[in-house]
Amino acid sequence: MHAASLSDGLLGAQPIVGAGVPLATGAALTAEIRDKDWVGLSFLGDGAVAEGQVHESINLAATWNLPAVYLVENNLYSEGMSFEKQHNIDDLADGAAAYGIPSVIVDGMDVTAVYDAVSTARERAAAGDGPTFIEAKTYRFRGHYEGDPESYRSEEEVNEWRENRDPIDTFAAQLREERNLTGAAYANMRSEVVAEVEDAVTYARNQTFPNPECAYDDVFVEGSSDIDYFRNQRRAEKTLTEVMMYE
Ligand SMILES: Cc1ncc(C[n+]2csc(CCOP(=O)(O)OP(=O)(O)O)c2C)c(N)n1
Ligand SMILES: [Mg+2]
Repeated sequence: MHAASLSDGLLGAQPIVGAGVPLATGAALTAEIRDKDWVGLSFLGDGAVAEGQVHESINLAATWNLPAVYLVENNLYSEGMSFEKQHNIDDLADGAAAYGIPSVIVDGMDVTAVYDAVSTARERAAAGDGPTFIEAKTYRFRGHYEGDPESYRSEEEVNEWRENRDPIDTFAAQLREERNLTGAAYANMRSEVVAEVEDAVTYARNQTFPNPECAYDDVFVEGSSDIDYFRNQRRAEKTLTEVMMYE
């Protein structure tokens, strides 16, 4: 959830629903100010689109014609609330009209369709033609969190999507038909991916827990004397309990 990698252009995933959207607008503004060929791209859920900061951010990017792409993963549920209990429209893409920017509806279960839609939007943004709003119609196979009882939907509904609309199965079938992907090559690819994920999990499990006094590391920009003072005070306190009491 909190993955970030500035060197890969990943500014960070946000625990606050919708909070990644202003970051994308900010990144797009940075691209504009620095005259770079960068595009700010934000992934947000159907549960985020009705939030104030999402509206403000998209409106600003539209008004300033910034190079941004907003991709809504409409998976029909926001935590445990169904789409129709939250929205009065069928297609979230219709909302783009309010900002005066183009929108695209794409099958979010079709890997190449999503790739094409994002590529077109990226090119538009980089060419100086402003933001695009993409609605990817998709589905959440698992609960919102581990242990989610999922009382808000039926098992049949989940199985129907899993069996007929799995994007990996669909893409594999497409590769078999169009690119002669063999069963053995596919099995090989899958085991490579599983091994990579298992290695990553083992690596993570083998790490030691960080010291409590590191709690403020990488939270603020380095080099500001006020922030250094604030952080060093907490480091001097040594224990997490004292850090928390101080707050
Ligand atoms: C501002 C804010 N309100 C409420 C929450 C609690 N919350 C976490 S995820 C979520 C639902 C988000 O829905 P969606 O974006 O559709 O994500 P999905 O459930 O499909 O993963 C809510 C309400 C939060 N993290 N931030
Ligand atoms: Mg959702």
